[in-house]
Amino acid sequence: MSTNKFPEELKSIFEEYAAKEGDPNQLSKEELKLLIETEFPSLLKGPSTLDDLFQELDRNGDGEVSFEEFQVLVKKISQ
Ligand SMILES: [Ca+2]
Ligand SMILES: [Ca+2]
Repeated sequence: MSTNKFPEELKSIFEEYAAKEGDPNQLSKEELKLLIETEFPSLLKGPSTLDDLFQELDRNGDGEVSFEEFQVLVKKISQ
């Protein structure tokens, strides 16, 4: 999967969606859903569902995805 988005763009995308509700530095599941569906819909065309993706990203299991945890997705996107 390839993307033409630059890392700085991904950071601003993260910040834009993370600020929608609750903690502005963390993506809730709802925010992640919106981000993926809007920016990277092709990620959901494979076998992984949003639930799988969220579980994979939320390493510390606090129910939110930090920018650090989001890097896993960034790597996926840039592969
Ligand atoms: Ca948030
Ligand atoms: Ca987390």
